[in-house]
Amino acid sequence: MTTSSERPADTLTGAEAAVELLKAHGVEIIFGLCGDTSLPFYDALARLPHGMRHILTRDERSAAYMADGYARVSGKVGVCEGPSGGGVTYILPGLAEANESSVPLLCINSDISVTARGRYTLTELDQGALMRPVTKWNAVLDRAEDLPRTFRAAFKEITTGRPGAAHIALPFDVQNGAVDRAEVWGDQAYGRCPAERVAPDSDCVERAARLLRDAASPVFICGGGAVISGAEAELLELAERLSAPVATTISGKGSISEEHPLAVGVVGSNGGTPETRALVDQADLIIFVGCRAGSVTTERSRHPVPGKCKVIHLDVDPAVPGVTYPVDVPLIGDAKLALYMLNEALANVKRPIDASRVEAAKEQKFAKFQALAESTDKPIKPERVVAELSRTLDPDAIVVADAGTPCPYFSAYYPVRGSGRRFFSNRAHGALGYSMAAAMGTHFARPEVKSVSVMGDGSFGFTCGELETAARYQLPITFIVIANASYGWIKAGQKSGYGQRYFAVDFAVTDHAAVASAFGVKSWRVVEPSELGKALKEALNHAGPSLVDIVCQPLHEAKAPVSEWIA
Ligand SMILES: Cc1ncc(C[n+]2csc(CCOP(=O)(O)OP(=O)(O)O)c2C)c(N)n1
Repeated sequence: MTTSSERPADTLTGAEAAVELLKAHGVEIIFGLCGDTSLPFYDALARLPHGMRHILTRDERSAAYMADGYARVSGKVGVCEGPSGGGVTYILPGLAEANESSVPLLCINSDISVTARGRYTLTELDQGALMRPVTKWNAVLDRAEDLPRTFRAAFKEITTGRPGAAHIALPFDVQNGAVDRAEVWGDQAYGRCPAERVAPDSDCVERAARLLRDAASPVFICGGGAVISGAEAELLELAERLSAPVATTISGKGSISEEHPLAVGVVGSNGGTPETRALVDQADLIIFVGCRAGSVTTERSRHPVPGKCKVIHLDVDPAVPGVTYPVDVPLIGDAKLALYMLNEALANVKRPIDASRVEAAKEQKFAKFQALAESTDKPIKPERVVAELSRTLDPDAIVVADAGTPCPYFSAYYPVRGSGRRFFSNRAHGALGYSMAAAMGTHFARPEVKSVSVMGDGSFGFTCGELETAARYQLPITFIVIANASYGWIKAGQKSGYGQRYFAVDFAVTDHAAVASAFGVKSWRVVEPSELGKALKEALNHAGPSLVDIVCQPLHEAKAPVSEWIA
């Protein structure tokens, strides 16, 4: 091993250079888990005065999910790290989710030495081949001297065009190799998304403006891209100018305050309702903004009905428009910039705002919800959990929902009050066990606001070891467990589509509050509907980590809207 005293003064070790390059790109925090091949990197983190925080996790999957949650809320590149072998296979799910969800994320795994390759070395794995399909860009370093340009390329790939995940494999001997100090520099601009905004073709903007001017009932459907781009103000201006309803995907929640009269809420098969669907079906022009118009949002290309309305599709990724719908005008570029240009082109249009159809649809939707939310039936209905939390949480709180009950129920019935990222779920893959770690990541991005994770008991089982991390760092996060002793969403599917032949979907009742207490997390277990509000309030006000275990109505016993979502 090279020691600093043996090295020329104008060089750094590869590990030191990696630390300096992260810092040079504005990184503030790294989430990760140690391993043998990471020792030089950890030692550089320990020795150098870099000012970055390292959060030690209990599972590499969580490290990636924390970096993801941090990135979604801060707009900065989330950084996670882990060792070779198992550390690579365990961190991979977080990369797949972040990449598909266009979340800016950098993952570094240490690797066996270049000189040890092909010799049955413990933890040897083709990291390049493994990570290629789940990242936007990846590299395996062979030489220390390539390290600076590799890190710079990674940050640039992550934060330009469609944001995504990048992976770097950092071999042990590369960490100990020599890097020219003069090469170790970076541009902080590439540490945040979007680093460069690209404008759409001005001809297309004119054509789109014409369609918008001529449309009788245009409707926006906004995806995560609108929030990533920070296009909320431009979107609001355009929607108000046209008096056009704004619907969102699950990831697009936060494009507009859902208290705004023109805000429809979430559409699609995981949180949409018949009322919101009707608004989409009545449109004569749909404008997709930063949204892939995929199977969930469009209910497998059925709403809107293809060919029944005109389509403008705005996305930063040229590959997206035209995949699921014929497009009248594609707008390839940054959402904020493109919407700004549309506002300019339509400067002389100012329709009086008529939100009556949206208001009527929302009234109907929430009337049904309210009846269930006020129910005093036991077990507690999930609607009651959503309503109590909506009542209790500050508008700027951040809620992260797992798949299962939480995602569709909160997507549909938890209105975000204000724009920007206040709610999200791992919509790309919906892997259970995401929200606990992702909520921890959001806390590090915005420590001044309350972060809440909502999960089913199935999800809890995937992730509960991370409660120790929450306790160790005393993170003031509230974890909500919607407990029904089953993989409820799937069980509901067996009810609605397979003649109630329930197979391999039930598990035993767990006292999640007791588990949390054992980890040092303050907890409540709620069985009585009347006690829910008080428990939630106490948990949310607790200074450290808290968990509320709520014994809930099993999903297969619920009626609408679950049957609608599962169908
Ligand atoms: C890693 C992973 N495995 C399997 C699934 C398929 N799946 C979707 S929802 C669900 C059930 C979720 O159960 P739970 O977390 O208890 O929530 P509930 O549906 O009961 O509210 C399953 C197994 C998944 N989304 N992720």
